Amino acid sequence: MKLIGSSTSPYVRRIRLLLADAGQGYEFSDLNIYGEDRDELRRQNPALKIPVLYDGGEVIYDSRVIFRYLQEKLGLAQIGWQQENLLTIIDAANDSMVAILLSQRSGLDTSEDRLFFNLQRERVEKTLEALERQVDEGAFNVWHYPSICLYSMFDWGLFRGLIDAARYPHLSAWLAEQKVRADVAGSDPRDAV
Ligand SMILES: N[C@@H](CCC(=O)N[C@@H](CS)C(=O)NCC(=O)O)C(=O)O
Repeated sequence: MKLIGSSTSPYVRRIRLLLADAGQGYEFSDLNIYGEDRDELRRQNPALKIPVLYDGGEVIYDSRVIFRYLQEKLGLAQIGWQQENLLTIIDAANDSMVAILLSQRSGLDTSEDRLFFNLQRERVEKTLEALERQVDEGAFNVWHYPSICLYSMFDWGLFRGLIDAARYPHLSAWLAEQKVRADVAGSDPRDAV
């Protein structure tokens, strides 16, 4: 198996953590998708996004589809509808934070009172509040795929300075508990920059 991605991407990290948890070896292609490896990304995925997974003759785009593929291929545990909803909430938070970061990198002031920025900020706030409650209620007590995705998203938001940890005490405490996992420590985006 070969995973095309980058060391800082939270969507790639979730697949790296899933593969590690499943004990599945793979080759990692670490691209700078906004820089010198842009042409390689163009060759890999017309959607111009990572992760992309290669397995034999199969090429799979999108972390959620890659998860479904690996679930089937490696016989990983199924997740229920409520857990699918958690993934949707986590993805929504992550997508909005990526939009905010790319806006900032485009020289825009994302704290301005603009419809697009307001919608992203509100979505990040509401999704993180919902996840804070879910952590408190025990939805992430097991290290399953939703937990892997939550860890990758929340830690990335902190790394990029997009989340105020003090506002989310349960999430922050949960993150600290998971930090000791070897695979988590070995995929820290801070080590890549
Ligand atoms: N829904 C996609 C989202 C992937 C995604 O947004 N990846 C980012 C890297 S963190 C990306 O490739 N961004 C490129 C861009 O937005 O131009 C997934 O789950 O794989």
